[in-house]
Amino acid sequence: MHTIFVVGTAGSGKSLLTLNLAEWYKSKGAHSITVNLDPGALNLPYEPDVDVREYIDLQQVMEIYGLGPNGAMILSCDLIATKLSELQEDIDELTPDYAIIDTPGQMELFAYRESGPFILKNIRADSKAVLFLFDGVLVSNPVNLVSMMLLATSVQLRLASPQIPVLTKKDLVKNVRDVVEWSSNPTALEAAVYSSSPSIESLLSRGILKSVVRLGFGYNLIPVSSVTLDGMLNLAAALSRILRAGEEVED
Ligand SMILES: Nc1nc2c(ncn2[C@@H]2O[C@H](COP(=O)(O)OP(=O)(O)OP(=O)(O)O)[C@@H](O)[C@H]2O)c(=O)[nH]1
Ligand SMILES: [Mg+2]
Repeated sequence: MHTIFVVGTAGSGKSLLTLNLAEWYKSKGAHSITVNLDPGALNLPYEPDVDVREYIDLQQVMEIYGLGPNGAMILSCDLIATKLSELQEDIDELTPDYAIIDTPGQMELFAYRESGPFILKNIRADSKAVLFLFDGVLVSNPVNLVSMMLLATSVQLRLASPQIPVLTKKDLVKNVRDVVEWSSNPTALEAAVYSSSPSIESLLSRGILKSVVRLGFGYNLIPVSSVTLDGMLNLAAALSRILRAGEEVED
């Protein structure tokens, strides 16, 4: 079984991409399932095959622990790790080729607390990949792209897993070519940042940008639309490379 974790900031397109990936693999004749790991999910665009909400009830967590919605959300995310064996059993019972795992809307709860890295490490699978979603609507601005690259870098360090950077909502982004070029070419990105905000903002970004470049993290964004499905083929190809390489390592 291959597992694909879909991670990204709130509203970046995780749930819709989870559905699309599962459908994509099904259309290729593979057995794929969707796993919802978001205890606070209200309206999912898919009917999850495995659902953390069966084990963690946000409303109950609020009542039992006397917490408000934010505190209860944090605790619920930490509780996911305690339900890992149940979730694993649910997944294994379905014997999928691919399990697409949709993670909590507030990414920091998954990526920055202990539970996220713990789950990623302890879910049993032949190979694992992480998709980090760059919200296309946000990162069409070069300054936002820089801060999202920093976030992606920090999540990559935290989760310590091969990560594929995805540019979501391709259908809504007018300057897709520019964004892709910026993401892979530090000189082009620097130039775009300077010309878009020559004020103090750009001075700050200039320093941050230089450090990102110095750290040597390059992002070749894969643009995908969950509405037109444009880019799914490229994404599946990138996933297949990572998942196959992962299998060889595990063997
Ligand atoms: N046009 C367009 N809209 C999209 C695309 N992907 C997602 N959306 C829309 O963006 C919104 C958020 O998408 P979701 O898939 O729910 O995003 P999410 O990251 O799961 O959101 P949270 O779980 O709330 O953090 C929804 O209104 C989607 O319909 C896309 O490729 N194109
Ligand atoms: Mg979601």
